[in-house]
Amino acid sequence: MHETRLNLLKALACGAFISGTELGEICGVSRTAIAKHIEGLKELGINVYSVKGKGYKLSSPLSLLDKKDIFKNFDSLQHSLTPSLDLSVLTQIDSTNTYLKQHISQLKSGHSVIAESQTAGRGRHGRKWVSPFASSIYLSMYWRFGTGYQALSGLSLVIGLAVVDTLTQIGILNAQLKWPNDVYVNMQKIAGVLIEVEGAVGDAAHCIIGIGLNVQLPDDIDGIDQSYTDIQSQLGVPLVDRNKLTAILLNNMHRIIRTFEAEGLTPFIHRWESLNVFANKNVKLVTGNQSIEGICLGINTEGALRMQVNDLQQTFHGGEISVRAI
Ligand code: BT5
Repeated sequence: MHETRLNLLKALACGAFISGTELGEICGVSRTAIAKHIEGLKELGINVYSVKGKGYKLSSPLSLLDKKDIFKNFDSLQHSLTPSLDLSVLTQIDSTNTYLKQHISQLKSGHSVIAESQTAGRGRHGRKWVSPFASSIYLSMYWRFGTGYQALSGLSLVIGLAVVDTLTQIGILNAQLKWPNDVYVNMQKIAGVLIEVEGAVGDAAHCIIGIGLNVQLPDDIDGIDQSYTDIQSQLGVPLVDRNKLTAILLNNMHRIIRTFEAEGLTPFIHRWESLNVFANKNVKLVTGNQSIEGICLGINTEGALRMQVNDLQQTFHGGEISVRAI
């Protein structure tokens, strides 16, 4: 983002009215230039309005990402086993997953990237992840698993647990998980996980672990074709500190990934099943052009979905589940 525009946004982030003259002084440009940059912020989807005699104001305060603040928060959480943080903070990018893929040869395992917005945020199977400016966490972490591709089944499930732990630590106590990669609160999607693996079977697996976690989405958001929620509305607070949130999430990811790397999915199965949003519900699993109905039981040691179908227990490695109306 243009430096003046970023400084302007930082000045307005508190949510108070600030006059054009004052903003001009803060940013070192004329009032006319401020008016132009305000239009630029609006084009990014940021709601700024102006009142004659009072100046400019954001429709609600924003918590902007600040690398130093994330590090400070991370250090205060850290215990001796956690490595120091390796993080890039970006303003705008197509997709944080794509960014890591493009830089993978220069990165150390554990490197993460977070961005204020994504212009081409991705879900699975080419779906879109709606990524407005300063409204969510768009975070990706690179992890090199020496154990190879086969050991990775279940990784998206344990990353879901890292998100649930994070939500619990900030006061959202009723988050649940939907197989294989969604986090729900009150039956609404609050986060999604996208794992992409580069590397041959049997070789080391280079994983890109992406998380989109809604924090304070604008009211007039477009393009999410399912029920969704965000942290701010669940907590009922005016502002969520995204730097602290990022530090907590990164800490939980490091902790959980290291246990998963050493012990696999087994230590996590019981907890995952206790958070399963569809536990013992009648569900429909759509995989390819097949649709299977049954009762959702849980997961097996490989992270496959266990369902009871016509009195038989069956496992499925892929597909989308939804509640079946009966
Ligand atoms: C996911 O895919 O849920 C994985 C989303 C991962 C996003 C992160 S952001 C950082 C990193 N960089 C990326 O480019 N991606 C990752 P899937 O299960 O396919 O769900 C996609 C569906 O979720 C869409 O079709 C919508 O229905 C819904 N959706 C899109 N944006 C959403 C949002 N902000 N909040 C809730 N639901 C959303």
